[in-house]
Amino acid sequence: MKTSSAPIKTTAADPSTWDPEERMSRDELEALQLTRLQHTLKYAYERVPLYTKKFDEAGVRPEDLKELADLRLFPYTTKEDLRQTYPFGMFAVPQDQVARIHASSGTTGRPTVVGYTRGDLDRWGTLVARSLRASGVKSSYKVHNAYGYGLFTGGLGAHFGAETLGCTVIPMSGGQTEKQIQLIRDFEPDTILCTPTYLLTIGDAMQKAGLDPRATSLKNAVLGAEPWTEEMRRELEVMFDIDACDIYGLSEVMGPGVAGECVETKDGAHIWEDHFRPEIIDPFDDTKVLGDGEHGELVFTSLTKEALPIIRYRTHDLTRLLPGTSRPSMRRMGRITGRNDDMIILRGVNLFPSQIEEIALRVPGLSPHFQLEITRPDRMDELTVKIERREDCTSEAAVAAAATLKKEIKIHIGSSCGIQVVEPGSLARSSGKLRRIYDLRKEQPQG
Ligand code: DLL
Repeated sequence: MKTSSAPIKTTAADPSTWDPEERMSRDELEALQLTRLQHTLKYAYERVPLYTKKFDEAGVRPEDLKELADLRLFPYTTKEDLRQTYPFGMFAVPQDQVARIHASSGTTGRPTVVGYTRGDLDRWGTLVARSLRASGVKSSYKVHNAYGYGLFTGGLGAHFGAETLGCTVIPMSGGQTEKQIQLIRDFEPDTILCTPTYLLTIGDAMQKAGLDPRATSLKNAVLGAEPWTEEMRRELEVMFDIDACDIYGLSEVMGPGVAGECVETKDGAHIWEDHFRPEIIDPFDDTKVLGDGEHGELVFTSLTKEALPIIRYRTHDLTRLLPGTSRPSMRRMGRITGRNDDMIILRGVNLFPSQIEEIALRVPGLSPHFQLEITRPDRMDELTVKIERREDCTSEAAVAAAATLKKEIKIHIGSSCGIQVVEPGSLARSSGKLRRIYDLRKEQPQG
């Protein structure tokens, strides 16, 4: 059986094809970061009224940054800042220099709007191309892009990155799963780009139609836009007989391609530190910047962005910084456990959907299709894990699997929860970012 640590179909990129910055020493990289950071702080302070105000209120000036560690003197930027200045208040260039606009879906409140100059788009294309190349995509490959096109940065961001790398791009977008399957069969792509849960949806639909996902032309997948685990990587690699690598990003900082995983090590995404300076802070006490290896909230400062420079953006993503491996000078990010706004606090215990995914996928008979329902029947919060049994797991075996899952969750997370094993195919499927949490204390479930 394949394991997640060994490359299967694709091989490590040839270092002679790397960008020069990927070959820099750490000292050279930090010198570049310092120059770029000093420029960005001055640029943002002079051009974006919100930054002028924030820096003045905090009593700091761009010249106060003498070394990289001085970044901690500067104020944070939050999603709320982008909402307050909706739509274009944080843009640092006049509109005629803005080549593209994207926006977040804005499920709560106003969407956050981001802009790109022509130069920003070129750098974005280069970084997505770098991420894809690191993940084993070759310029000769056909790339099936199933990230959603439109205001979401996934579709167009991945598209231009794959074109920049020199690939043949199939701009399929998300959804229409049957058509996805048909195009994968007819066009025979080498690579698929989508969210991990959507790849699972596609694989599932293939199996239901009597097709073997392992028999497709696909060699690899570059997956992101939502948290996923090593267990899910293994599931997808075995299901499709592919290499699956991670790609990370967020619209406020650029879009996909802020960090990308190398196929030769599959040990977390390398942050492209020539363009972004990462920090980890204590999410509960933002005066504390944590050291490498410590878990906390990821914060980014852009180093080269023109239309929307962003200073110390609080991502709400929880992870840690690790030393570089296959790109020694660029630090890696650990897998994202979750977002602190996706954290379930169940009778005092913190819990993320990714922890359930990790545990559930180790229980034979249970599938990766699950959702978490939170209710409050008796003034006490209760969590129910609704999870599909696998096709080859009998109803009797499912009862034992449920008991195992309940016990493992209690041991590893410390929470007691209800388990409901449901029929294969009965839970909502993803066509992009999957919603895992259904908080029935506040709302009725959707989908
Ligand atoms: O999801 C950009 C993207 C598109 C990344 C395609 C990768 C591939 P947003 O819609 O702004 O942008 O959502 C950003 O998604 O703060 C994380 O919480 C989550 N996220 C993105 N990539 C990963 C990943 C895009 N690889 C938010 N692992 C981020 C875990 C991820 N979470």
